[in-house]
Amino acid sequence: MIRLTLAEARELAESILLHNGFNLAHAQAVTATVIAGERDGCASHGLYRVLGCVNSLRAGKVSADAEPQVIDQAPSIVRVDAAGGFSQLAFQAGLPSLMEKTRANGIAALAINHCVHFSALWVEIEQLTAAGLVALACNPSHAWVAPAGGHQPVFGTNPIAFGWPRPGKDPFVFDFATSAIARGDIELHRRAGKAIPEGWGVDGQGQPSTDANVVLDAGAMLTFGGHKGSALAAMVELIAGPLIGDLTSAESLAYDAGSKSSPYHGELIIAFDPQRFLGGTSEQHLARAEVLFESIQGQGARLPSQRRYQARARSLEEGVQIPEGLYNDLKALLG
Ligand code: NDP
Ligand code: PYC
Repeated sequence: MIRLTLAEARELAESILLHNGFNLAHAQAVTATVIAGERDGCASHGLYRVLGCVNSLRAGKVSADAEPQVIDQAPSIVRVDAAGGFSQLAFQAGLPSLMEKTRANGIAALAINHCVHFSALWVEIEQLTAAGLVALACNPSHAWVAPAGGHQPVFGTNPIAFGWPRPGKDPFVFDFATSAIARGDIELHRRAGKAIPEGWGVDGQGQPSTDANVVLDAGAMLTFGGHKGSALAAMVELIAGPLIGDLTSAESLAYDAGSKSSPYHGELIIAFDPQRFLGGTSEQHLARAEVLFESIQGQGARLPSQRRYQARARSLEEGVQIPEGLYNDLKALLG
């Protein structure tokens, strides 16, 4: 393993992105996301993703300098056309209007269109909880996941993330793929030459497989929780696809045309303002939420994101460690 300070990791990511042709705005926005992932112990969405960013650019599947266009769609809806750039820039562009509309109406949505997407969603959710808002986000990806009862890929890994602000504490955030595991994790198993656990995927005939190559290249990933994850994955396809006028995971994969680039589609983010829902009683009701969290942790169970917050504290002190093979692959992109 190679140890890097967070500053070294940031410098490595940003210099690779700039060297390969991304403009400063793209390089900085993408770097912020991958460093947050690496810092929080989310290796599948950390520095590893820089390889995919450069591959997507070389394949002509992401714009290196797109400028997102913000459109005031309706009193409670802001739309951002990412124009083929990364989702991070579109999110940044739409965030002020999403917050303003949420505070004015109690609930509002940000619909991002035409973005290239590879990030963990908690990075965005935490920006909304930091402003005291409750938030929900989801997006399709590429069609890699079979529906429960079938074995042909239809769904993306379709993450759903939710955040709840906690005054004076880290927010309650969960963020998971509706597949049994993010595809990035299976890719990391393949890079490390490791078998994957049963339940993550099947081969081309629908038989269980623990071979990452088979699941990634010839078979299909599985949803979490059988028919329940399958229905949630379908919901994500619908509300972050046709509802916002953007591509499904199958359409994103068709657009990819075998280039193995990051998915190209939309993203839906919904925010709620507790102050607007509750008025003067908000403090009292937010305190009741704390009772819920205490009754989870009080019996030894952990809250989602707790591992991540611990990893964050550790990384801020000690920096991060990445596999030597990944470090070499990243350095090679500097030419
Ligand atoms: P995991 O299964 O690793 O974790 C999912 C969530 O469950 C996390 O919030 C995690 O918190 C929490 N969790 C895990 N174990 C426990 C436990 N024992 N008790 C309580 N909570 C727990 O994530 P996935 O592999 O499903 O997804 C990983 C990331 O990949 C996500 O950030 C997602 O946004 C991203 N992704 C992005 C996609 C895209 O299209 N852009 C597609 C698919 C995934 P903690 O982190 O603290 O462990
Ligand atoms: O890990 O499933 C995944 C993923 C897809 C797009 C970005 N991450």
